[in-house]
Amino acid sequence: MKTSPNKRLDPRRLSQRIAATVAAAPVRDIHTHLYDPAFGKLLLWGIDDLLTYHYLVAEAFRQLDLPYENFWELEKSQQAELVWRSLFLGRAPISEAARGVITTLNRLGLDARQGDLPSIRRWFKDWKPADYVDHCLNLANVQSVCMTNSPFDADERKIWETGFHRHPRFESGLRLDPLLLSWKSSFREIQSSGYKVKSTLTKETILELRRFLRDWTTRINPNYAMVSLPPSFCYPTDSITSQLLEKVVLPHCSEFGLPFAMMVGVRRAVNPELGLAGDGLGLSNLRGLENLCQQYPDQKFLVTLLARENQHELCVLARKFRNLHLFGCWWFTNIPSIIQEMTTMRLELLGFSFTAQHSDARVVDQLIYKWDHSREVITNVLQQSYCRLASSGWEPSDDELKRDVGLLLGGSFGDFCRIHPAKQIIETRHR
Ligand code: HDL
Ligand code: ZN
Repeated sequence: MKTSPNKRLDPRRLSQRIAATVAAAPVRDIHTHLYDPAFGKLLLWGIDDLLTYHYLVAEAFRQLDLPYENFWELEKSQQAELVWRSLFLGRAPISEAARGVITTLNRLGLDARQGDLPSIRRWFKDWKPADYVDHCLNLANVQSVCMTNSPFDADERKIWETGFHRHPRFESGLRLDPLLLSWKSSFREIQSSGYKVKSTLTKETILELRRFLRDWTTRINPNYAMVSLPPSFCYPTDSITSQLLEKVVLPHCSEFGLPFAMMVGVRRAVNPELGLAGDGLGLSNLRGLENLCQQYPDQKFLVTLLARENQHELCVLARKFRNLHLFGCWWFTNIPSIIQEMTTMRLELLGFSFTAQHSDARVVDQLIYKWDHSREVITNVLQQSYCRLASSGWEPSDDELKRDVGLLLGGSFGDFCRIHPAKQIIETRHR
């Protein structure tokens, strides 16, 4: 076969095309803690919510010598003031979460260096939440976000049960941590919502739990069911978690064609005084994940791990099981140095069959910085990878770049979660 002359590769031009493609690619953000504006106060936005983000609170406490409880007794604006002074005025806001506030303010057109908090607050006062949500989604070039929805959150439950007109760019995720990890208390909550469940997994309890999950799946039409798990997670075991997975949750996911998302490695309340900021991480044993992928070949598993040291083994596991889809650089791995390492490794081992990032945003303005910062790193990694590929003799066209980048930013997720006929019925009901 006549080999085509290897036309002179222009790495700079290719890199520019890649940067432009990543910047222009709309994102499907598959895991956040944001809320549809219909949830009112549950939706966090604006400078005081940005500054009291638990990542920043943890960092600010390293400079503050006041007792934890004194901080928590303050008004949110006073807490924000303390964070601002400790991390933004006392030193350069160099950490990822602090730099994120700077990126966000500047992209909103506010000069973070000049603006004192009161003048920044005045700027936010003019916005209506629903308009501001769309403004942030558009600035961040985020097509849609997936919420984290818990039937065990009383405030959220009330709004679902009343019913509301859904914002088209807010998808849902059915969060099951209390069911799977705190059965002793959650079975009573489920009981008080009208389901005849007992503390032991009798046949009737299992049927009633299936009805509970069916009702919530029909109500919120989730992309997936999800749980966060400790590093000690094992499967199968004789634990209640393992039995609930086997007898209730996975059969439910199979009935509705729901992927099951597992976020593994979190050690909750390592320092309880820090509240949401008090969680830590641990090294996970991946045999439990491996057993699940093996024993449930038709079940789709979405997985992200919290420990950097687990990432390579997880990539290899994904090579063994096509029903395992990796997503995001979760939480403590969501920093440029580790995103670079993880994304490079995933591309090298998995091609485009993974989801490069999710924002985990809790404050809607964060979408702007979390995606700007991630696009920066993903662009870097793709420039390296495509230039290497091009020098081997394969240079991508603009359309091919657009196709591939789309896969990393939500496209592969969509392909992986292709709708199951049972779920199709709910989809049409929600239109
Ligand atoms: O369990 C989770 O979904 C985590 O993302 C926690 O919510 C954590 O507090 C967080 O916000 N990480 O980014
Ligand atoms: Zn999360």
